[in-house]
Amino acid sequence: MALLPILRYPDPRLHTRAKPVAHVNAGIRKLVADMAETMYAAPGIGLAATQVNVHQRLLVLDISEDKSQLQIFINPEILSKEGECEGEEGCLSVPGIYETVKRSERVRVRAQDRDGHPFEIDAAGLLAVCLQHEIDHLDGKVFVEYLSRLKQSRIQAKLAKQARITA
Ligand code: GNR
Ligand code: NI
Repeated sequence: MALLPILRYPDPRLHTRAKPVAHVNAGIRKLVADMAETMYAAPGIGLAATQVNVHQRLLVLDISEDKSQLQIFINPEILSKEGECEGEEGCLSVPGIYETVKRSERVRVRAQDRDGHPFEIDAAGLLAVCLQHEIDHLDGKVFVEYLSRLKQSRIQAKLAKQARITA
């Protein structure tokens, strides 16, 4: 297993639209294992391949309290959405920034598991929010893009300053 470097906003590579995974093979399973390790180490509750500069449609997440429930979504698709909710979000690609985002309250998602078998789930609450956040990454979208231009430029300035301090 290996820890993968996470791209930081405003890295333009975060705006890449990921391509479908054609075959769930050993290479994909190795990537899933490395992404899970990277997510747990960060620590975060989700990670999309886009964030580790791999532009293929897969994500991992674990919203359990004791970090024992890894969920893997390969080629995830939102089939339907219901309701609206607002909650504070953070992102491993936008460290230290937490902002309120409006999302659908419930989503039905179809994906493939680590064996390539299709499955569907109805997600609500944090799982629904996290899935929308991660699928956005696969479409090249970072949560700060839902905020006002002013907030986005303040966030960019803050992250640029952090990058100078840590350099
Ligand atoms: O760790 C994360 N926490 C989080 C909190 C609220 C809404 C979404 C998230 S996802 C984030 C990890 C991450 O950046 N995934 O892309
Ligand atoms: Ni994120």
